[in-house]
Amino acid sequence: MEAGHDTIAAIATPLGVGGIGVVRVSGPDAVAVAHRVFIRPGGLPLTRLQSHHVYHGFVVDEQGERIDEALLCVMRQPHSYTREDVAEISCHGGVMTTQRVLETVLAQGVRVAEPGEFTRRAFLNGRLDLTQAEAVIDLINARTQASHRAAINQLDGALSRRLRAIREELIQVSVYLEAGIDFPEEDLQLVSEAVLCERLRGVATQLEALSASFARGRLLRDGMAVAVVGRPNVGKSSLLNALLGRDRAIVSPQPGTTRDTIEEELSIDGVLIRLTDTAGLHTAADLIEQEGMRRARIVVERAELLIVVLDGNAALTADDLLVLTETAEAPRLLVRNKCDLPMSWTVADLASSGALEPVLDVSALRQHGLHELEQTIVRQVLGNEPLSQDEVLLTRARHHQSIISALENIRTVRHGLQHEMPLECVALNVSEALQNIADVLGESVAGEVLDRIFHQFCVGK
Ligand SMILES: Nc1nc2c(ncn2[C@@H]2O[C@H](COP(=O)(O)OP(=O)(O)OP(=O)(O)O)[C@@H](O)[C@H]2O)c(=O)[nH]1
Ligand SMILES: [Mg+2]
Repeated sequence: MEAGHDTIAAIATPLGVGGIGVVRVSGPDAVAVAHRVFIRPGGLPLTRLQSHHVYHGFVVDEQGERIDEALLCVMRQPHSYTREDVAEISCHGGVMTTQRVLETVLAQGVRVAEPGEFTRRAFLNGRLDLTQAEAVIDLINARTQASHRAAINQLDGALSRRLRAIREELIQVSVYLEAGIDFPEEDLQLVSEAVLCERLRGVATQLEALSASFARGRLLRDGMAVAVVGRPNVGKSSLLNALLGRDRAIVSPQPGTTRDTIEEELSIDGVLIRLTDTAGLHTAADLIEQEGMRRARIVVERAELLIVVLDGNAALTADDLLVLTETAEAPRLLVRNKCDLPMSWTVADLASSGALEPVLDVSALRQHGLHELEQTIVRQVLGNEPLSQDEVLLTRARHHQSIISALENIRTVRHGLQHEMPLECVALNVSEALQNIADVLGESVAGEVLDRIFHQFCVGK
């Protein structure tokens, strides 16, 4: 697979009002284009552009009209992001200026870059492997400390290094198997099947650990969907507001205040939580409330964690019990709200509804017990292990699927060796497992797969 031979350009900074905007050009003509569109302050053309030097001057169009005062930096291949010649023009920000600078560049026979095309070229030119290119997307999209850290680790090649080490082990196994296939009569017992099985067990253990990290990695990357549910008036909206630290949802003493679902994001200890407040669930609902409840149930269905809110100051009602039974199978936390007031029921009273979990006492109004609740939510994402600096996590379904396939192939190999299957068959599964790992790294993956991945990027990256 080859990178494009044409020269591409795009605005690399967000479109909008800002101090500076960067127009990035990459490809064989990048330097020549820079020479043509950029002049020195005195009006003379630049004679010799040194790589990795910053020049001050003006962007001019074909008629010689000054478009903007700007800085130019040329990075000659292979010492650039794409490993091609790159020119970056830092002009004034704002939609009009950056757009005009881009048009000036495009007028020199340069093509507009597709989303992610710069990174795609970096990948195709071998500067990044696919896991690292994907990490660039995650880094750009990271909104919390945890997802940012996971992306930085992956960009640094932590996942690639782990996979390459596993692959090295598999190649060793493959070498022994091939030797057994090539010289069967010579009884060349290089290593016993038991030793090979043992090696494969080591490989499987490492792959299993990676596969298991996906649950955590995915939640760190995408955040966890948490829904607040309960009967009307228990304080769901108050709890959402308290967790957000601002008055987002309407709160009132009147039951049935919240009709629609309200989704907000917050970060707890660097972990992204997508929190949704829902309409109170109850039996005697009017038409609007019924629609609200229908929406609430969709949110409940999709949530990865439910916060079931009960009013500690009022006796448990049939509606409370309904909510408890409806959510019994889902991952949930039970919260007894209004703990600033006298409590009307004890945890033992919940037993009749089958709810045996611990109950967290909070007061959304007085902000009591919120820290405890937040810590319990984060524990659902991270388990009891805090996030470590250099943890290797699988964060994408694409990686996870390939790792699962690799594991299946390795199980087949071990089974084959234990049951003295022909070595040719066994070797086939080893090469398939090697291919699964190569897929994650993006070696010889199909063009459509790349298209799908790189189109998640923004233009200019
Ligand atoms: N004393 C006390 N009152 C609270 C607390 N939390 C909420 N309330 C009050 O309970 C009433 C209902 O609160 P909301 O947050 O609107 O309840 P909700 O569950 O969202 O109600 P719906 O939207 O109708 O389903 C309001 O009058 C709140 O001020 C609390 O911790 N202590
Ligand atoms: Mg409400």
